[in-house]
Amino acid sequence: MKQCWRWFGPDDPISLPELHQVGVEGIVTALHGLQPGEIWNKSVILERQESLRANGFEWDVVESLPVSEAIKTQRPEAKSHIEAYKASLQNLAELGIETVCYNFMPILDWTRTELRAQQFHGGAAMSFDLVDFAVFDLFILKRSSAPSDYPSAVCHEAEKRFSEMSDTAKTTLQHNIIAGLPGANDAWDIEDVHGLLATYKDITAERLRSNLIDFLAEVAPVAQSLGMRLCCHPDDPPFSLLGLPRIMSSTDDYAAVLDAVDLDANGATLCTGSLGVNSGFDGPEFVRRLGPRIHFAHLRNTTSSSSLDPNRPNFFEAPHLGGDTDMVGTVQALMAEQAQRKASGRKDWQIPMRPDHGQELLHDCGGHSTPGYPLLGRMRGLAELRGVMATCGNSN
Ligand code: DNO
Repeated sequence: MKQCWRWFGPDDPISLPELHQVGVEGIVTALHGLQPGEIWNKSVILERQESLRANGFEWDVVESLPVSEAIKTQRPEAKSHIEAYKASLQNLAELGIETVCYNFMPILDWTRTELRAQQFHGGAAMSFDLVDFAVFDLFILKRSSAPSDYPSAVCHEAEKRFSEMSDTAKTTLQHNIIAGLPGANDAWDIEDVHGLLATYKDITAERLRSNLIDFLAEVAPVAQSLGMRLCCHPDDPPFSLLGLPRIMSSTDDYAAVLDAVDLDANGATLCTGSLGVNSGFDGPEFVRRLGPRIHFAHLRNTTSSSSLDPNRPNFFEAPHLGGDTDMVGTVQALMAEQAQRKASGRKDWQIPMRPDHGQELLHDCGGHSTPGYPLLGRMRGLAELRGVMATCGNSN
């Protein structure tokens, strides 16, 4: 697999030249300053591409070309946003960038309640706690239908926890959930979230899935004709939050959407950390079932524990080879998939991967690294994953 690294652009505290020391081979980045629905013009794409090339890297994967909320809910502006999406794909393709990651999560992209939970070794990791999330939902956001979305034990515990929380802790929790994470589509405030929630009033899971399929029916043929690969990122975490539907949470969800628009360009981002929070997830099986359509891999691990809701566990981000996901088996399956592609003469046989997230270790600690994206934690992850890849006979 091509050993890539997510880089957030010129404001990223980690510089491109440093990445050569980490052994990075390719870059995953996006034009984070542009809003969902805007066209990515060739000049801005080229500017980023040239800055990467000046440092010896290619722009291997766009993560993400965001899908606007209007497209997800099929509001009137969706039409022009889809045209803008196609235009951006065309501009990227003309500059030789072929792999584009996106997600279809309503309102919130990835969600954690704590960004730096202390670990036994002295470092820190991100975590999700359902009661903390319920504190936000019930008492900070005050969503009217929230009480019916949780078992009563969660509501009781949340009420108790909220009553003992300082104002600073409340502000931090709100920030962590709706504005603290890098690379998410946007940062919202409480009023924005209420406004957006209203737009999902009539959107069931079936409706959201059909909106995704409608979107793909428009853009995947364009991507296919441009020689590109779209790859949908899973829901993170893979269960409903704020009463919103989540539709890309399991291998079956992927199979349904990939079948509905049956083009190679309609593919998957396999994120082991997101999908792996569900105890039934089997990484090697995902690769065996959907292998040819996996265009990008996010390799990371989580450890889940039961919460007061049987369908929504708590979890924290474990070391890449620790945690609940069979990482070695998944990497082996991905390497076998690559070997098959190579044997069949597929030009895009090599799957770009990145060590996703990382625990904050040693010099990462102290609050100066981007949440989820510290240097040393990811460097450790990449080194471990590279080791597993090497045992498959070929580290490519
Ligand atoms: C978090 C990321 C996600 C991901 C998007 C893809 O670390 O994996 O924010 O980039 O969901 O569209």
